[in-house]
Amino acid sequence: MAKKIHILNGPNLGLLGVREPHLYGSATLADVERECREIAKPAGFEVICRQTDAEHEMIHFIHEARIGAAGIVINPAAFCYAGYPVLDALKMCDCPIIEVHITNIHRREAEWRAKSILTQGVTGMISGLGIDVYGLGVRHIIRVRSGQ
Ligand code: CA2
Repeated sequence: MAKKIHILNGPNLGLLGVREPHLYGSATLADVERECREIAKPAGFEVICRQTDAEHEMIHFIHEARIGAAGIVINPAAFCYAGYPVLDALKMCDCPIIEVHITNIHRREAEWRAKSILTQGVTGMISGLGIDVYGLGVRHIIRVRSGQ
């Protein structure tokens, strides 16, 4: 059975490619999913891509991933600013967790965007490289999970 990498997206990211393309680009979540699958498949990994606007649903997604996932790539969107239940759920996982942000959250117009409360529950964070952040997270998980 293929090892699974869960790609989890938080609130409003369902509108990726539709709203604010000057900030977030024109690629959609379907494009992100396709790119990640193209990276994962030849390495023998399966990609499960999900998005939710609801915090409790994000927590369910993390609980599902906790059982047997090779790794998690999560763009928590604004859950990273006040989502303490999301932090608790991430801390329950033993697999590598890569937090990603499409924009450079340290370089945004508002100071509050710079501080993610989730960083202490994740393995590492990638921010500011557009949608490449997802594929980079997937590549890292493949590398550590394939013992390369
Ligand atoms: O840069 C990122 O990936 C963010 O996580 C996106 C979040 C934002 O709250 C973070 O500060 C940084 C969500 C932005 C609003 O949602 C949109 C989604 C797609 C297109 C436009 C807005």
